Amino acid sequence: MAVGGFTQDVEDESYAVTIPLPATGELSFTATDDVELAEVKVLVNGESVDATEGVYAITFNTATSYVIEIVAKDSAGQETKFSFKVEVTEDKKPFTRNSAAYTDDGTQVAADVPRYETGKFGQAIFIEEGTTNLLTENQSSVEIDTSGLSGAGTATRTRDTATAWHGGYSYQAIGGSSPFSIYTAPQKTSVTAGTAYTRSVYVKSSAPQSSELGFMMWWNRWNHWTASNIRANLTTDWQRFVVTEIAPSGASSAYLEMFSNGNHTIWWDGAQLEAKPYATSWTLGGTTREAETLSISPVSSILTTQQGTIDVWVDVPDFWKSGIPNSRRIWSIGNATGPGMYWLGYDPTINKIVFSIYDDSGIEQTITVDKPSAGWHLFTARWSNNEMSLWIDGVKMGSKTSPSLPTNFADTILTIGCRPDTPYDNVNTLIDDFRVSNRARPDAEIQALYQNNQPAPKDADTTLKLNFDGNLDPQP
Ligand SMILES: [Ca+2]
Ligand SMILES: [Ca+2]
Repeated sequence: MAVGGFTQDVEDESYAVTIPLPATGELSFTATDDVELAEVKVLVNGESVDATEGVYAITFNTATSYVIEIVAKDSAGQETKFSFKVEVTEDKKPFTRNSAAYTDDGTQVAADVPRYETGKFGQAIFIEEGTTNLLTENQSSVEIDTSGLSGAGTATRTRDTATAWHGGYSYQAIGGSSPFSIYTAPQKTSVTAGTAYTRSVYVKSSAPQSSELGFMMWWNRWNHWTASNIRANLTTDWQRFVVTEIAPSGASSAYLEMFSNGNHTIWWDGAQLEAKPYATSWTLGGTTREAETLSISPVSSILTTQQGTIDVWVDVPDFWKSGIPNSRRIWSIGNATGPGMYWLGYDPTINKIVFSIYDDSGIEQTITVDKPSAGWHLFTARWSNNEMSLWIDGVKMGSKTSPSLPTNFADTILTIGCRPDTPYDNVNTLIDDFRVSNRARPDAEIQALYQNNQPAPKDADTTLKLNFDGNLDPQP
């Protein structure tokens, strides 16, 4: 039997395999030379399996045990039966994303390849939710022709083959003496009234300018464009302009428009319209970027419920604000409230950073502290029977004495930047220098770690250290 690289001559036994799921195994077998087989049946958990040319395809969808029975009858009618068990464990990839994505300079990375950007120390990993770019492919990157784009005012508009933020082309408008624009009006985008939309575009100018009309969103209700009039300070470098608005009552379509003052040339590329109250990274128009997950498995190899410390740097983003959907999990063991869940993250319903441990009865013990300013901060969560505490930048922000620590963790994996189940609660920001220790580190070490302003050292108590400097390899 061969499955996921596992090949075994089976007898009446039990086998354990660790494979990505779902997986299909092939079962084939040979009778001894002097036996002529008249009939063979294969059953998996009591269900008969069809064969093609004597090869039985067995599908493993979930991590469970599969009882496989083989019933063979020879030409004399003599029946032979035997069975064996396959215990399937899922071999989870540490990082997943079921689509391509783009880094912040417009470079595409393939599915399941993490994005690394400039971090606190070297590079950091970006863990983001999915999105759909509602613009057309060409409006978003101008790689095909000029369709879907035009503008208001006098300007010469062409596809520039020499300048691009993404791919090889951008849309260029060379202005005259009066203000002019680039817009997506030729192919307006359908919208739903009452839904928040965020528009974004990378633009650069032939010279710095403050464009008074700025980056607008026009709804199909012409009398309603309040809050759309956003001044844009353009520079000679590609800059991303981002504005969020709720589609007004009666709106059913919209277009984006970037204005320039006269006597300038401007370039447009990397445009996006997404139905979210904040911007996420760009993806090609007409496509969906799937959510990202990062998980460490098994958590039992690096941590116990009884004592531990996790240090991690997070680039706290502007969009972590009251009222945004979903919590934002810096790390998590378990996905929902219940016995054995540990998690650290941002809760937008109270606008606080939260560190919670759920005891064996599912009772929550939570420290909530003020969210620090946007930018890089060191978050340290520490627990033991004496105390659980949350530190930000080497300062103890909150603690609880004698917490009731659970016997077991709620999950077998520890996730970073997201929930462990269906991709969810993504932080949508950069995470760097993730260190897990199997003891409650003393105060002085936590303070020194921040004050030294260096990557966390790996020592005898470090059970996992991820630098995210271009790969997911643990620091040796
Ligand atoms: Ca790093
Ligand atoms: Ca382009």
